[in-house]
Amino acid sequence: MTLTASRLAQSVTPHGQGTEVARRSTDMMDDQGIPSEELRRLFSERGCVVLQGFFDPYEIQRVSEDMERLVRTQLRQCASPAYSQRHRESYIRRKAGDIDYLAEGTLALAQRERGRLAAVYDAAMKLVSTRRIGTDSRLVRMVQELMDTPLVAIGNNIIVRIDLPGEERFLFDHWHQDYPYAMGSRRGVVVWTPLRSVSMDAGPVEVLLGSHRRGLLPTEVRADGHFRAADPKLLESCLPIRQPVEVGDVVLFDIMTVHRSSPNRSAAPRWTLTYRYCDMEHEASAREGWPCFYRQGRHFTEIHPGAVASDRRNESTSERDAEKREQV
Ligand SMILES: O=C(O)CCC(=O)C(=O)O
Repeated sequence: MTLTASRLAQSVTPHGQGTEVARRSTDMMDDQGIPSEELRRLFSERGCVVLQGFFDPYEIQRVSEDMERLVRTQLRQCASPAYSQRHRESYIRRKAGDIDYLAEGTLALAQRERGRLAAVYDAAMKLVSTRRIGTDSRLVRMVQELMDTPLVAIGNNIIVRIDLPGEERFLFDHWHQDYPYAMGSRRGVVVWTPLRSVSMDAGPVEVLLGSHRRGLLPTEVRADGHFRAADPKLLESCLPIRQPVEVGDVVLFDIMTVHRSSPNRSAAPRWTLTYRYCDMEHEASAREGWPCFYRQGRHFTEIHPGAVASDRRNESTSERDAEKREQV
């Protein structure tokens, strides 16, 4: 993939400054995935690196095609015969490449029956093609090397996000670390990769550079159960960056790196895959039995009571409303 200087200069901060978090993956590792010294240094200092052209776009395309099949399968469940017929004819009339079927199908399904898109979301993480990307040998080797362990697990909640244009209610738009959600190991690496290019409008994930170096932060458990990094100094000391990405690029960040979603203001749905890798040799995590929520039902507040800044899950409706107002 050819990269232009303008793409490298596109990462922007709210202050309008340019900062380079993006690197060509071929400059950052060998064919096996063994990271260069530069990648090790950048990752350890910044807690986030964008690796451009990590995957062959063709590999990602195979996942997209499976997602499109899932969407069509659900569309068939809710479409009236007249609608299906019209849809089929419109597919036939257009030439291949004229249309982004995944985008069109996703929007059509959301419009007809939003709940069925939630079913796609749940099914998408179970697909073999989704899992194949997460176990790509070069990716796994890179993660092993960055965590300095051969014993790596993938968190059982692989996330396939489908963010519709203008739909903000499902965004993780509060600053957070992934560790309280994933646990498993306190040493971990997160891989975020898009199924379609993500322009600034489409809302690349926003990351606070260097925030991982502060370790596990005081964490607020919001009334809706989400975790929010409750460190007032965070934004003063860490630079927020958002990097537009193409299919095949990977945003790599530390499990303790603070980040959040940004809104999708483009016309197309944003589809992304997120994998969380755990160092299973990490002593403290092994001692605790690699606690996690999704299989064991062990909650962050039980494992790390000392890191809980506040727990608002049992608050009354009026307190919840007050929390919402505070966070706007
Ligand atoms: O892709 C995004 O919008 C970010 C999601 C996120 O922050 C998360 O899954 O922890």
